[in-house]
Amino acid sequence: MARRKMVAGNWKMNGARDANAMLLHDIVFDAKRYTAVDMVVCPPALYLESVGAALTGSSVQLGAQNLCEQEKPGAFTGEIHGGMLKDVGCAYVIVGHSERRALYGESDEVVAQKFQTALACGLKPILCLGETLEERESEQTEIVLGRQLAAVLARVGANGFKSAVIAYEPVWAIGTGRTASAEQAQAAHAFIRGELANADAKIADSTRILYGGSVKADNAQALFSCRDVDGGLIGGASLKATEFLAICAAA
Ligand code: G2H
Repeated sequence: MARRKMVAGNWKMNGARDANAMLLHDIVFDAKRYTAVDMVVCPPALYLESVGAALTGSSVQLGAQNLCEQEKPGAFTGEIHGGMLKDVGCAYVIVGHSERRALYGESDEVVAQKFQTALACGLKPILCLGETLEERESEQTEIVLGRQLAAVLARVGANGFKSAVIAYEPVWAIGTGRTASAEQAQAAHAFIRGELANADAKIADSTRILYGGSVKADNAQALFSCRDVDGGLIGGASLKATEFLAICAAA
């Protein structure tokens, strides 16, 4: 099945009102040229509403970087419910980014709960999976990816992936300037798709698997041309319009 390419910008904890406006001006202006690509921007939660307003009338979609795992809103100080993300116009939400797993202690089980809550709120989860350098060097990559995916499958089943996107992000390639080779990326993506196919072959075939980890304009084409790589989740390079747009052009 031909899967539509997707390029999502994960701004992480970066941005300011003026800088966002300038960045979005350039992205929105050029977005009409990339009709074959689903473009998404994921700003910090505080800017979701203003970024959503700046995207009005454009094909660029809005995503959040995180959500609370709780099914219902209530007394959870500092948290943001998925329904609120939906309310301000988000279509997507990133879950299980390695920075959330490593710095904020999100377990596979919490990530799975977040995925389930996202679906319940009508959001499309972008589920991040990835191994550390130590895990890769000790040949644990497939065990780790399989475990992370299995936790979500156990909670939502294969049907939970009908609207979801997966992002393979090797932790050793994140923000380090070190990118997985096209061969390494393809092997991991094929493994993930195979694991999903064990649950449902049709859903596995239609699920987009993005690559993330130091993607830039000059390495995007090689990565995106791999059979099982359906686009990218872009961090640092999504903060520069020319770079982000060049990556969209490569998709
Ligand atoms: C991986 C990626 C975006 P970067 O975290 O999710 O960031 O492209 O800066 O490595």
